[in-house]
Amino acid sequence: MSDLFERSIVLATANPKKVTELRAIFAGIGLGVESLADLNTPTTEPDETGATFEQNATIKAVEYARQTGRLCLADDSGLAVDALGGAPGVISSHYCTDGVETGMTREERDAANNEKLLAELGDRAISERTARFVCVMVLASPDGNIHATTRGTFEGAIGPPGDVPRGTSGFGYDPLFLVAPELAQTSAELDAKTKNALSHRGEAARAMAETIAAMRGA
Ligand code: ITT
Repeated sequence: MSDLFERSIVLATANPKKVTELRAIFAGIGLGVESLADLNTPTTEPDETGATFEQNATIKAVEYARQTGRLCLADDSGLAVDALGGAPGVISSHYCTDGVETGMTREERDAANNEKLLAELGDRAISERTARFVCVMVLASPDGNIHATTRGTFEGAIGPPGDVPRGTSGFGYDPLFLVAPELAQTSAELDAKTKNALSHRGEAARAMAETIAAMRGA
């Protein structure tokens, strides 16, 4: 096994909220991780031009591994709403501008994305508002080799206007996302530990940690 696997793994994301969630998940399973911000190597964000979560996670993992010379773990994630044919999907982070990068801050985008999603769903009944978060994680080395790909999902529904937004934890669409099966709390009302235990990111990360442990033991 290459020495790349003996060092800690770099979380290849520019989203600080994802770093917080991933650090907690991996700490709980004994895997050391660093973030891009912990490195002295300057990096530039790659364009996410893929049509699927897997393609975008691969682009990010391979490109950040190339830039840093380290084993990199990328997460591409998003929300898929059944009544909207799976939208916002891979453009979840820039849904408000139809996927176009316009220089808005993360907070501005999150607020505008949520407003657009509620408007698109209008007054549909709760049974017509089912949705899931999806996360695909890819582990890549600087030579472009893909070592592992894992996936996780988190089922729920987008609450109706008036009932949501609710809660202050998490990020992105969390204040709108009612967690299945009860549909009582939004994912922004869960404490960090509970969200990580249930979430798409938690599921993909636990599968990734098992794969990495098996590779290290090999
Ligand atoms: P990186 O590409 O740098 O990792 P990003 O935030 O741009 O950061 P993505 O391209 O994977 O990441 O887009 C993820 C978007 O999907 C995110 O901005 C949210 O809008 C949404 N999303 C993903 N996971 C979520 C979660 O756990 N809670 C709420 N919204 C989430």
